[in-house]
Amino acid sequence: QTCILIGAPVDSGKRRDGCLMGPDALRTAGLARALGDLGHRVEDRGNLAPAPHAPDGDGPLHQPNRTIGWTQTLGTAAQEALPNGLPIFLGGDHALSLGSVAGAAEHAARVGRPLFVLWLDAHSDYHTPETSGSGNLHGTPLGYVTGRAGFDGFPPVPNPVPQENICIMGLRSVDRAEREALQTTRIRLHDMRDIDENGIARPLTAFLDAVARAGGMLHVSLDVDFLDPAVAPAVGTTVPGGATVREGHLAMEMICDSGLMTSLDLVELNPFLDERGRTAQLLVDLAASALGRRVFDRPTRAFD
Ligand code: DIR
Ligand code: MN
Ligand code: MN
Ligand code: MN
Repeated sequence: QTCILIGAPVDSGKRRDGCLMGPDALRTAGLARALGDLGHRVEDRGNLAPAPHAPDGDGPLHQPNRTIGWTQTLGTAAQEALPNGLPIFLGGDHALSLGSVAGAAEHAARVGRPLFVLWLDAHSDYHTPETSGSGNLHGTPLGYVTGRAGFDGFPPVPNPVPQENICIMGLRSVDRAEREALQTTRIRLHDMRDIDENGIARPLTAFLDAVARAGGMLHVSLDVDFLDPAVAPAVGTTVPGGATVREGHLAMEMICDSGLMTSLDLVELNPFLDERGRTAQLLVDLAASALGRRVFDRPTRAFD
């Protein structure tokens, strides 16, 4: 298929800078070549810029206006890319997903299919600007795309993603406000204890089956901190006890086998914190697994 690389050097979602270098680190690590070697057509649309926005002052929220500009740009970019291929958003911090997921939801509504979201992250990113203790908007994309209140000034979300269409895996850092809000939702929540006890294959199979049964589109959002910091150090918000390299690859391989993924975010890579590009390389290898790289073929498993 056609992979459309969309550089999204978003750095407004939190205070520690460096994610703006993420798209170029992923390119340098050979993303286009890895996907091309798998037989895909690769189109690199270069790096985008935020839509014109009001200047940001010093408030409790960090750079809300710049994030609003990015949300507009990326929502449009997602809607333009999806009819032509599989967009891969090269982050940039996780605030980019306010736009990429909202745009995917618009596209899905237009073509009459439900959108599902797989969120691979140590954090649940379900805050609103009002509940966020840090004021960092990279902690809010799932709050935004599910239609929570409190996003004044942001583009409206005419097609919020239904809670039951969202699955979060890798959780191990959830603020109290988020925890209380999440426990009353129908979002599928898999913390690291769950993955320790059941592995990643079982809950992921259940979710992919649900996507297939509904004829859904699947947006996958991969936060670097889903992975253990020992193998993926290049992220500002490391949390010990994350997924292993193999758990990451297994998830990607299963996603590939399902044939369901229609868009992908690679987010929170901060190359300034990397060790000789090893985190960027791991992300490229995971993306390759999601798009067909494998050691041996497996008998196909039907997801329907
Ligand atoms: C953290 C967000 N829960 C906050 N941290 C994230 O600031 O609200 N890191 N999302 O990826
Ligand atoms: Mn910043
Ligand atoms: Mn995140
Ligand atoms: Mn995170």
